[in-house]
Amino acid sequence: MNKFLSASLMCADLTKLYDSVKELENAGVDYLHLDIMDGSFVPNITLGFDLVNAIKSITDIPLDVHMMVNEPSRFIDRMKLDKNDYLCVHYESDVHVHRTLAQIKDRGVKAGLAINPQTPVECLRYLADYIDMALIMTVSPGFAGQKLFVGAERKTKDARELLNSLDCSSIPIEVDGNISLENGRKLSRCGADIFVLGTSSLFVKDKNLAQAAADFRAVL
Ligand code: S6P
Ligand code: MG
Repeated sequence: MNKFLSASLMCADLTKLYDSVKELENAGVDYLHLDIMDGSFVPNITLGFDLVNAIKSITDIPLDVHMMVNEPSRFIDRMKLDKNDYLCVHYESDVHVHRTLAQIKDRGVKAGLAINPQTPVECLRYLADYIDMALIMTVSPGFAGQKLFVGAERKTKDARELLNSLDCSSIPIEVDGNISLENGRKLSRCGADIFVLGTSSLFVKDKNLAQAAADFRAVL
């Protein structure tokens, strides 16, 4: 499978988001990752639905929306997404996540299922037929700038093996949290396909976004 870069906009300079999006277009990133947090499922509040819609209106880069909110089904209709975008909800945030995934797909949007570090990959087994992407959190969600969780490589490998064994090798695995060049290289070898890039590799001092994205691609 090809490898894809997803730029985490919460790590961009929020005072000039338009310019950053245009720079990311030039850098050739594959997705824009938008983190939505509710201050309850995770102890932070970041981007919201209006911002997602605003970003959608200024770029053709597909969006990769990561909802870290309780009962995400309440909000699926608030975003104007299309068939090229991912809308990702957490397994732990929704008692009826199967129904929510169906709700996302009914809207013609690609459905992603995110799992926290302590959640076993086994939860993908009976939901694999309903998802277009599995998002393995490689840190506990809520903040940028954290350290990779120790089991991240093993878990990515386990998830890849499980999906392959279910005849779902075409479902991409996304990894999110502390994706540095070194961690990206390792996780790519474990079977990760989409890399969320934040402060660890893309939005770094002394490097423009195009150079940082190129440096990351070179290690995959
Ligand atoms: C964190 C969020 C992530 C971060 C990204 C930051 O809960 O889901 O998408 O924005 O992980 O990257 P980094 O390199 O600062 O960890
Ligand atoms: Mg995220």
